[in-house]
Amino acid sequence: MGTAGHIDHGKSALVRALTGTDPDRLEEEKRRGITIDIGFANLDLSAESGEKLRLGFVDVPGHERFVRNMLAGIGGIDLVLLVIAADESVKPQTREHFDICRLLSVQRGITVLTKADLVDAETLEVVRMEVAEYLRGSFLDASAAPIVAVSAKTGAGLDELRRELARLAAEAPAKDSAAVFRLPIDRVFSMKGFGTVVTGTLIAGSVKKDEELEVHPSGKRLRVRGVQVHGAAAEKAVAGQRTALNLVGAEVADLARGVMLTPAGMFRPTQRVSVKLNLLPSARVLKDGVRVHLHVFTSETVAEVRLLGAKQLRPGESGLARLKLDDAVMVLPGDRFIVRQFSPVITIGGGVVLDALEPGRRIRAEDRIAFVRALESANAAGVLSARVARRGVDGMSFADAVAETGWLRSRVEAVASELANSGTVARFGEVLVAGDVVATLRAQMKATLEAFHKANPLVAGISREELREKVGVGPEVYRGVEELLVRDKVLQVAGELVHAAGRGVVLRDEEAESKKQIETAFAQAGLKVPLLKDVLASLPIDKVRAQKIVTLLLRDRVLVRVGDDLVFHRDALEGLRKLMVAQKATTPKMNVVAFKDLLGVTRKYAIPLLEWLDSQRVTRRVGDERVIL
Ligand SMILES: Nc1nc2c(ncn2[C@@H]2O[C@H](COP(=O)(O)OP(=O)(O)OP(=O)(O)O)[C@@H](O)[C@H]2O)c(=O)[nH]1
Ligand SMILES: [Mg+2]
Repeated sequence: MGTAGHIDHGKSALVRALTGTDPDRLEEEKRRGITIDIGFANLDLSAESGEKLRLGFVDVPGHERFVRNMLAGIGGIDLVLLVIAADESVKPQTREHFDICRLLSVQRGITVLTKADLVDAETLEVVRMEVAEYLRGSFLDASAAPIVAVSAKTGAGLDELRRELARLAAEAPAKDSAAVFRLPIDRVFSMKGFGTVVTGTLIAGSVKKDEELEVHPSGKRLRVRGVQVHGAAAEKAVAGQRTALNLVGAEVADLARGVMLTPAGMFRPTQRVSVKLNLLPSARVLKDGVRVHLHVFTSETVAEVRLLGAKQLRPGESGLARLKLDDAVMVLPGDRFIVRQFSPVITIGGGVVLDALEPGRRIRAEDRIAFVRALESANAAGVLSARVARRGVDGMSFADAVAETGWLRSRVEAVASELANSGTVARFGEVLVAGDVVATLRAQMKATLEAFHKANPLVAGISREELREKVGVGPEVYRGVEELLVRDKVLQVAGELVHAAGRGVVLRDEEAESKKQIETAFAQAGLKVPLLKDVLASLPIDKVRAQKIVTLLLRDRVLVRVGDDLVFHRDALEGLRKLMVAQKATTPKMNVVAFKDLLGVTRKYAIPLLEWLDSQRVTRRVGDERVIL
């Protein structure tokens, strides 16, 4: 429960009167009689049902110069006590604090008219009416929320206030302790014998001793040595509780107000945040590109506002914007924030985070606007499918989904399987890919494979890696689409090769068979080779492919072209060479006729063969004769 209200209206005195604890803990606060920084106190109450309730108070300063401290305290609250002094009524920081509560979407609270002892009954009624008028239509509208008059001095009205507090606290919905743990830090100090201690209002999840945490934005890792809740040692802290953690692995200097603790290795801080921004009616026109102070939970930085699809926002209007932050913060969709004018510093608006983690791939401006618009109105399934679609062919891993949404993995799993059932997304191992992207990839992979077969009729198939690179996807997405195509009998995989289904085995056999047939035909023919065109005609495959096989055999020097249209097997030519070398001793010279007779071939073969022997420097032509070298 947070307090809110103008300076000196009695917020701290009221907290002390209710709890017995003075929330002003600083010496300077006590001396000056004002609150400077946020203070804390607890109140135990019993609900009407008998249920035990413990309220943690965050008391905030009313001074206009300390609104940033107020903002550090108010970010985690569920309920607000709007404190208005009966002798002063609504004042500037009453308005500013209440605006902040509305911008942060605080849903419940009680309005307290303090210092009732300082005014007469008639004045009290007038102020009550004024305040009711001011609150009309808000979440504290007098028809829905009580206005209680009290005096911290005399104690008048405090019992009624306690009853209202118990009722309100019992009604308030619990924060989601099943969400991922996040603790925005509001205080850091060192305690003798304990070391480093941090405190904060636990906004989501739970935390236990010995857990490993990460500090954002620094990324530093640390471990929980001990947990305290509302000032007492505890097994664990759950969402909604004032929490203190004793930490191992971090010095006070590593931490400060504004850092966020989360489980280690799960989230990333960001400097680009897409939001829905609401401008207060009291603000000036907000121009595209303006710089503002940005407050989210306990963090504070400067941001440049880039309006999405608009040149300006008029007072009271809301619109989509992308904030460029000077310093990285860890935020998630759904987080509320406040913006204050750069100078003079006054609260001008606030809103809700829609997207905080942008993937590396470039995105066109209109696609970004469409994406953020889709997020604004979508349910969980719509959010996840938009996020998966944004990742295109890269797909989105479950870890990315958790980091982008802040959902527990189990929730991502549940929503993903709902989307998978309807065909909106496909799940490939740890990666989710949009259904229409998968359809495109299937077509692309099939076309790529067909083109490959056409260009390489003699090759059994394309390597998986080459196909993956040609289609331009990562290994997991590739395997997933490949599996779908195998299942649908579009392609087949043999080892690391992929080929079109139905093509591979049969055709490959035919080709291998033909190749063997050609080779055997020439090997058996010796030097009395058949005409190439006759060999090709005898094969069971078409001419083009047969010609390619011959080309391959020539390239591999299994067959050797001699003259213009004769082809011999390399073994036959090797045999000829040896024969000629052996002839040298008995017949060092011979003419064409002698050569013909020696080999038993016609002149049509003899001339090209002799020329080949010359070219191989086995013989040399001297007049009409050949000399064996
Ligand atoms: N008579 C009377 N005086 C009160 C009452 N409540 C608070 N005061 C006095 O009003 C002065 C301001 O009270 P605080 O509780 O410090 O006011 P605050 O709203 O916490 O002020 P900031 O934190 O500085 O914004 C103190 O002198 C209190 O004693 C009350 O109910 N009756
Ligand atoms: Mg105070």
